[in-house]
Amino acid sequence: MKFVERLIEIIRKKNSLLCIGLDTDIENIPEKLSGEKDPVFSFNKDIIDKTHDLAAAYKINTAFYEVNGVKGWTSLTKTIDYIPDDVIIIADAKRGDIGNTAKRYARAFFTELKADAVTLNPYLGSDSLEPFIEYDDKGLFILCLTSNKGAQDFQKLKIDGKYLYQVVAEKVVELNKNGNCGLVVGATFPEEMKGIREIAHNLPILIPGIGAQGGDLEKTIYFGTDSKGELALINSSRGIIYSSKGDDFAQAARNAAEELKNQINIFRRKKNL
Ligand code: NUP
Repeated sequence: MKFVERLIEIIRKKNSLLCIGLDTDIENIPEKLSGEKDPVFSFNKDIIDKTHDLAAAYKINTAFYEVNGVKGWTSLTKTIDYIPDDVIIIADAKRGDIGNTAKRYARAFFTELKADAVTLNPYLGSDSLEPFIEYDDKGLFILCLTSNKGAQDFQKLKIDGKYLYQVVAEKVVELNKNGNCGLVVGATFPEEMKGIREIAHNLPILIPGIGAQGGDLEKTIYFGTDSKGELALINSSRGIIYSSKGDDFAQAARNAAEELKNQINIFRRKKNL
């Protein structure tokens, strides 16, 4: 099954655009788990048990695992293996390199780690993306307009009357021959999201920046989803997984996830009225 078909199936089955960010920081693990053999995995396991029915996707930022060396890579593998099949697993690794190297990255994330999708940096151009595109059952979310302030430095430069992020969106539409390309657009730029959705009307958009970064949820849903109120994943990491530092952390994460999922669906219904 093509990646985009699987994504739509999951979004519909679960009636959810929610993507939970498993950016698990070893420094922020609740007391209760500090004696565990692999506290990062134990934390993720409890969060997954409590939230998988609400989430269309989990986004795992690999930095939070790579920082712990070999142990971190083990926690990452165990987490990916533990996530049920009806949730898309996005490795937020922001890779991007020449074709020969990109082939290894694609194999590392798709075949070895068994992630369903990966985030990619498009700076090196189309031949750096091609090795990932070949896996048509796997997804690529390509950085288009990121949520941070520094997005202004390059992504908002104008080239022949267009912003660079618009050129990226157009290029990704052109490369989407296998139905597995998507974009990353920050919720902190909802007005720009509107123009990007017009260019990329049939691409999934991964949208971080909700919660801790203060992105505008209503406008994000309005402009970021497609005409059916689908084809977008709304990510929140810290805003969900660190809802409580106490023993009730997993239940608190569930409450926050449920609230965000419901709020997203309220805005989806409002858009489609
Ligand atoms: O533009 C981007 N902004 C962003 O925050 C692209 C991303 N991939 N991210 C990631 O989303 C970021 O690295 C982190 O993993 C997550 C946002 O986390 P939070 O602000 O919800 O805690």
